[in-house]
Amino acid sequence: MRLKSLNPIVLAATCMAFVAIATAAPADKKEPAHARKEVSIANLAYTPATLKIHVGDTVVWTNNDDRDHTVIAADGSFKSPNIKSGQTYEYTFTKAGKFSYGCIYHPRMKGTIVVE
Ligand SMILES: [Cu+2]
Repeated sequence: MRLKSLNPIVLAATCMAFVAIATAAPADKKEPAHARKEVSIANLAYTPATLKIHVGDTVVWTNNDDRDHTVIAADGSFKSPNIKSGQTYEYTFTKAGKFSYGCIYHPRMKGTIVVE
């Protein structure tokens, strides 16, 4: 009778032990978390015009302007479709380097992503 009444406690303790093991496992990180960095497109400009990131980071361009724009790398490594006002485009950089880009509609718009 006494053992039977203890069973739920033993069960609960066992469950908690498993939860503790499960939550402890991801603590030993193997890779650093990759960041998401923002570039705003407004007033016919990318802000910041030059952005430094790390390999594996994702850049999210948001068109906060009142007209369409694009984000196209000079070396062709990334190429957005038409980005309408309010829309975003994102690209994950997997290689180090200096990537200049621009807008196909507005040749004066220039930006650079420096991947370290
Ligand atoms: Cu543009």
